Amino acid sequence: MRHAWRALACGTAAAIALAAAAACFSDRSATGPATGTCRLPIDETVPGSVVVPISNFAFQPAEVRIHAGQTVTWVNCEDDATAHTSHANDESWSSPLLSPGTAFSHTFDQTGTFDYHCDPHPFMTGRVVVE
Ligand SMILES: [Cu+2]
Repeated sequence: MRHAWRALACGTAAAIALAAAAACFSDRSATGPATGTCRLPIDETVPGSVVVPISNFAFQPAEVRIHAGQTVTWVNCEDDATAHTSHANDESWSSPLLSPGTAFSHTFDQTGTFDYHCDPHPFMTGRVVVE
């Protein structure tokens, strides 16, 4: 099956609300991962979610602030074969191994501060603050 992909060409320095970043997703003809760009698998992305790209062995940004009811989508943006996970320290969510170009989403219904890490690389840590 051929998936639809969109190039995430806006950089990875900040969490990007999909709606606000719509103008950045202009390369709709691209297929599959490409070196140096992050391709967001739209099949796996919840509309309106906050995107946390994973690149250079880091969640970028490491902390996002959202409101209860919002969804965070992690996307592996590595340009090699490095796989990552998003795994809550309190076990409230755990992604499968995400190969580059794949995504995982989790909806936060409760307020609070949620710390998480990457299983293969425990030094990779992040935080979701739900207000
Ligand atoms: Cu990792």
